Amino acid sequence: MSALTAPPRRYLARIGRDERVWLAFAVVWCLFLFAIMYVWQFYGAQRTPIESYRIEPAEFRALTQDYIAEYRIGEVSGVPITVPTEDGEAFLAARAFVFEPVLQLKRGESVRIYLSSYDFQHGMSIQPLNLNFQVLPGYVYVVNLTPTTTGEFGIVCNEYCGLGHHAMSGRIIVTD
Ligand SMILES: [Cu+2]
Repeated sequence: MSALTAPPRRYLARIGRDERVWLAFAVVWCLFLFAIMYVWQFYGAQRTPIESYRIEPAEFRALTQDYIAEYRIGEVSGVPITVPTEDGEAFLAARAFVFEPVLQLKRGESVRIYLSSYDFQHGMSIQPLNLNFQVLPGYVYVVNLTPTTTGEFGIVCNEYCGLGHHAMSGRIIVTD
């Protein structure tokens, strides 16, 4: 048969045994991965936040600015550095094209981070740990975090958000 000839029209013909076996294997594998998502949710070492609330971006901005004003301890490259509140809470906002504030956390102390965006969808990727969270305007995610190692961790935006996306970064500092 030449390459220019149409293939035979037998779309409804019975498929071969090998193909049936592979199809069955693929379906079983899909179901297994689907089921394991729930297992990871409860037993995995990395759990994505499942606690979230609706919030107007303007309201989140106001709450974050209030938090920054009260818990600011310094500044780096024009971005305020803050510590968590007495109740172990902190705000982290993404906006085009920076994360604010820089959070200074203590090793071993749990913190509830309220994460949201002032403007567009962003992604929060903590490096080099590769922990990834979606950041959506209109929703606040509660990220429960307990730092286990000291040092400086970079945050990069991994959701394309505009012309400055490639330079969008932030920082988390963990001290003893
Ligand atoms: Cu981005």
